[in-house]
Amino acid sequence: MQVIKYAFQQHGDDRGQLVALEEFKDIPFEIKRVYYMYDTSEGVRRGFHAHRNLEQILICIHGSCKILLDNGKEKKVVFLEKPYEGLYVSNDIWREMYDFSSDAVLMVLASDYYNESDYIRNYDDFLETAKNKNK
Ligand code: T46
Repeated sequence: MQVIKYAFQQHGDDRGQLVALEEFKDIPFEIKRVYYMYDTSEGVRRGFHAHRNLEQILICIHGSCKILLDNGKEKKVVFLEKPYEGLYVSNDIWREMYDFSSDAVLMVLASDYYNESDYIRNYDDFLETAKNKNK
């Protein structure tokens, strides 16, 4: 499985750093939604689903966390700790987020609006979908 991590351009000067993200330029899709999670309790693991169509970029803009990516055949863990790095997570990838530092803010740029029917929340259903896709 190929892990796609973007290193966004940092506009730094003596005042500090600034990162700007534009759809189709820095981000490979139209950004229809932005959400973020913070104040994550110690030991929490979130996610446990895949998406049928949604594409996303995960950016840990403060603190750190780990992301488990699973395509049904292979699993990879990515450590996010830099506010200028973005992890691309395509549809059909099972994801789990964990090991959040107490100050972690994980921001997500999404290619579509929130839609519960786009979620695959059962791991066996996910494996079945992944198997059929790879046929
Ligand atoms: C994903 C990972 C990385 C909304 O009302 N609108 C939204 O846009 C989102 C994302 C969530 N919600 C509600 C639904 C739940 O009641 O917020 C609550 C927590 O959402 P969820 O349990 O789905 O959160 P995670 O951390 O398990 O997963 C989220 C995204 O849902 C998911 O698309 O890929 O982050």
